[in-house]
Amino acid sequence: MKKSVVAITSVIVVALVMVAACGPKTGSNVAAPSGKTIKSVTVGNLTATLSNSTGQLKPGNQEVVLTFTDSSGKPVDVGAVSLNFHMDQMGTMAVMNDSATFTTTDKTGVYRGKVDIEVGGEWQGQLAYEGPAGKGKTTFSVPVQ
Ligand SMILES: [Cu+2]
Repeated sequence: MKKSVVAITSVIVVALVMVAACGPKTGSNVAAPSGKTIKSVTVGNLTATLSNSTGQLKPGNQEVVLTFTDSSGKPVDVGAVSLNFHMDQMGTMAVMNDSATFTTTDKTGVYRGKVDIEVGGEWQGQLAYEGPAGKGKTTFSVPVQ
């Protein structure tokens, strides 16, 4: 099955990069994938859950899963997704922005992401989506260790 890239790039530019996410959708009411929750946040009128196998972000290259669900827990296809990990400038340390790259999966509302987080510490996740479910945007703090 061909996967379409649905998100990328930095969110410093507030504009979302819209890439068609027209792959076949099962539409089934699948549960969130197995794994442990790193962070679950409200965004727009949905809940976004960031997870991986350990429930913990670490410095370096890694894979994450991002799942969008509505108030009843049903997965929702949100179209384009962006997630940027941001750390403000600190002393002599420059501002850092590490964006995740997402692809759709064969499960509605479930996106697989790759991200290279430069250092450990407290990061800000800048999350946004735009598409068939409308749009939403939020930021949340998340530790990397
Ligand atoms: Cu820093």
